[in-house]
Amino acid sequence: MYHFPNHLIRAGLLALLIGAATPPTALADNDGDPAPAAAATPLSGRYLLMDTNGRAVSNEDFRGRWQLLSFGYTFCPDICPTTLAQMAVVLNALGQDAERLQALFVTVDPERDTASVLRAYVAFFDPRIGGLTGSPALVGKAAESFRVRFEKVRQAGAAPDEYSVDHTTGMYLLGPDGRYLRKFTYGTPPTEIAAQIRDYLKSPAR
Ligand SMILES: [Cu+2]
Repeated sequence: MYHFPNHLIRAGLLALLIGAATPPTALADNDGDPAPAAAATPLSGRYLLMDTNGRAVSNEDFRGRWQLLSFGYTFCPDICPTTLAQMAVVLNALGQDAERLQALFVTVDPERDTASVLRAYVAFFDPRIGGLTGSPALVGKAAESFRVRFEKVRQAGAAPDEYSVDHTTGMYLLGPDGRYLRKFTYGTPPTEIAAQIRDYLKSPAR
């Protein structure tokens, strides 16, 4: 039972252990700590990114038009193709009103989704959908302001550029002032999304 050579060392170790386990000042400091900043951050919908022609674009650059955004990456096996196909259905369902809406796809994988890869990808679904990219830092900031989370997932032994990216799904609607209005969760029927957007378009200018 007693592995300590003498009582003095044993008492010293105990004091260290107890001291480390119960730092009274640290506990006091933790009292009243606010909730983690991430949880309290409001969804602002702010972004500063680049279109596929290399022009800087922010959420305030579509004054007078609504924006419908989703986040993802072109290598995405299922979620993003489904989302973009549904975006195209939304645009078609809006008919003429689609001119008052800018559909956008923001890549969370700017390393692999170059401007030309992104341009071809979004155009495949609908030429009216714009692609947005940027430096990893700016993409990270944009995702943060939409509370979008993403994370690279690499299988053991895979090449450095062989990975998938887990990411938050859904579509985000911004108003003609560039402010966030609402989110449509993944799986919302596109006809339903189009109907909701049409209601916004009909409502008096905000
Ligand atoms: Cu995806």
